Amino acid sequence: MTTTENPTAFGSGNAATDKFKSERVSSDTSVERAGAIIKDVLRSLADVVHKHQVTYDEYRVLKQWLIDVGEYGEWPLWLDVFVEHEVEAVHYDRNNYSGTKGSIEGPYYVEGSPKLPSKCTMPMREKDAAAPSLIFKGQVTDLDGKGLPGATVELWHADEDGFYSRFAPGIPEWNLRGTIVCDDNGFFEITTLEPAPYKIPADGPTGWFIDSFGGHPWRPAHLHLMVKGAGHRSITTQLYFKDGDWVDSDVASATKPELILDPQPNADGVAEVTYNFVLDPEA
Ligand code: MBD
Ligand code: FE
Repeated sequence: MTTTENPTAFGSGNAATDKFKSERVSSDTSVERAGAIIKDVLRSLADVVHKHQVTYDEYRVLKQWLIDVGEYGEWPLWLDVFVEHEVEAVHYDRNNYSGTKGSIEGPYYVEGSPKLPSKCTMPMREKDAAAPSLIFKGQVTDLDGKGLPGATVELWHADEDGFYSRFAPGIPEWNLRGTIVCDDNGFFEITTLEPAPYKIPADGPTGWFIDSFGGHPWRPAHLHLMVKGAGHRSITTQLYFKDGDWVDSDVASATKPELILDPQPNADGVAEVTYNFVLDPEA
């Protein structure tokens, strides 16, 4: 890896913040509900301050760190690593999903990736093509196992160095990002490469935060997916690799036993795996 090409915490953080700011966000939360939530957040903070007898020096370090997270643009990263998995768990339960398990979206999704046919190869550079290939195939179905014609599988993942296009310099815009349009029976067959584990940037406030309590900064290798089918509820999820590093200790707490792939060499010696996505009907 060349040093000039390596992403910095400041660069990837601010790219993720700019991406997030380009999306419109709103919630119809009532004043009563907001009051109940905010009161509980403040109560939890008060309890921690008293329980640990937090000092003025510690309070000032916290204040400085909060400012730093903003300046590095790392709020999307920090929140998605340390908080999103709890919101995702509540989302799955409170909406009574019974299909494929979800997982967190994370900070690096980009809407509108190029459409690809049901049998396709992900957009990649020569250097990506030199990495070990992965054939990822399956079917998008309803709860009864019936294929959903024209379902879409949006896939995005890191390259063999653990970097995401759009959030690290020097990578083509849509590298390793695509919207696969399934065939008339919901089938897809994608050739891509095996992603590398992802390391939280060490040179920014999220990295310092992890260091401060002796944690590790790693996510296991993963594929990000958003799966959509007409008349069905979309899911956002991730898939991991059996026996991969960090699968049992994801810094983002976003693995689930149902989301672990076990690719096997096919007749040509290429790693291949089948995973079917089951979508719940629209409520
Ligand atoms: C990632 O690749 C990711 O998926 C999450 C959730 C956080 C940081 C980097
Ligand atoms: Fe990721």
